[in-house]
Amino acid sequence: MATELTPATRIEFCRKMLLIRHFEEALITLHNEGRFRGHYHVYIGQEATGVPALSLLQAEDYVFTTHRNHGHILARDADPGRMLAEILGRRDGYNKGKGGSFHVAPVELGFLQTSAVVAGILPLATGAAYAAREKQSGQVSVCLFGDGALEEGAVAESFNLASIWKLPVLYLCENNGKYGHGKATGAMRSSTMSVFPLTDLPTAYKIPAQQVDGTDVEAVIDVVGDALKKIRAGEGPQFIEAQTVRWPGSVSNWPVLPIATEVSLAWDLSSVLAAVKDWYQFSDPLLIFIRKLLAEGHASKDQIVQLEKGVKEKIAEAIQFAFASPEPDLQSALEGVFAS
Ligand SMILES: Cc1ncc(C[n+]2csc(CCOP(=O)(O)OP(=O)(O)O)c2C)c(N)n1
Ligand SMILES: [Mg+2]
Repeated sequence: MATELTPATRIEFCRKMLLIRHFEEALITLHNEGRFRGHYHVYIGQEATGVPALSLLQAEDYVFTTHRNHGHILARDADPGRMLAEILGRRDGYNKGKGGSFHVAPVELGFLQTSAVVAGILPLATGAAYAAREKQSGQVSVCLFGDGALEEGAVAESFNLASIWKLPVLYLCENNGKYGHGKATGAMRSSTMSVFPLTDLPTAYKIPAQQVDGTDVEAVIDVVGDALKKIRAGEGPQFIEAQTVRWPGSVSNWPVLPIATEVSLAWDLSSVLAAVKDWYQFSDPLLIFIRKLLAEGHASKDQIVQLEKGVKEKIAEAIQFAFASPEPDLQSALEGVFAS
């Protein structure tokens, strides 16, 4: 049974997806201009998974994320200025500039850890679920990770214990492995996993598993909502495979921007190069959602244009804030490193 979203929720989802898209694109531009160092990954193309999924959490729930963390953290209402300051290694970053892009962890938003070690967060998220269960706090632990993580041994250990102990954990696997275009459900083989479909893996551990089109906001709300309900009812861990088509800018080691997103691409793709046009036409979750809002009469083109304008202003402020933030003092290098 599909959940009916309120008009305000639809607009808020659109705003958050736009915020993530423009944040990530601004980051690519800043990096290309040599304004920050270090490796980073972006969440472009997966916005319709993280935004609706994380909107269903309670404030006190835990979230664990991976090398594509920016979108998840912004989806939980992080301040984009403090996010960027962290990525730049500045003092006003969420972790005083010590985490950088790969380890941004705003604990106040429920992010106990971000780890770019593929699958590194699965045991941590499982452990947090164990703690929540022991404390009977009612908290749920949500673990977001890529399809590549399923290759790692830590996954087997986590699934096994979560299943045996019926822990309140949601394993939300973002499978961005599909190339090409078309609806992102069904036959998605991972190039590095012998298991197919991926849901067979948690199923072997008796963890109920569902697939969802990760570009479909409403479908994500339904499937994640259902899984969270079961977890909160004490039924134990749940697994979801959210399938998306990989953004063409994420095919090499560093993100490459094929075109700067404008909401007008939702109704006019004439400026997009033929080589990447299919993705923006059929697979871009942001444009898919905007087209749906327009087609169903939830918003006008002008409203969407104004929404984007506001988001761009927010990003410009965030950039100013982050670059104005000082670098940490040398004397603070060892602060927060050891437990006291
Ligand atoms: C343990 C470990 N091995 C290798 C890497 C290098 N690495 C970084 S991202 C990545 C791909 C991960 O694939 P997936 O989890 O599907 O995420 P995606 O980048 O596709 O979103 C790899 C192998 C790493 N960070 N950690
Ligand atoms: Mg992947």
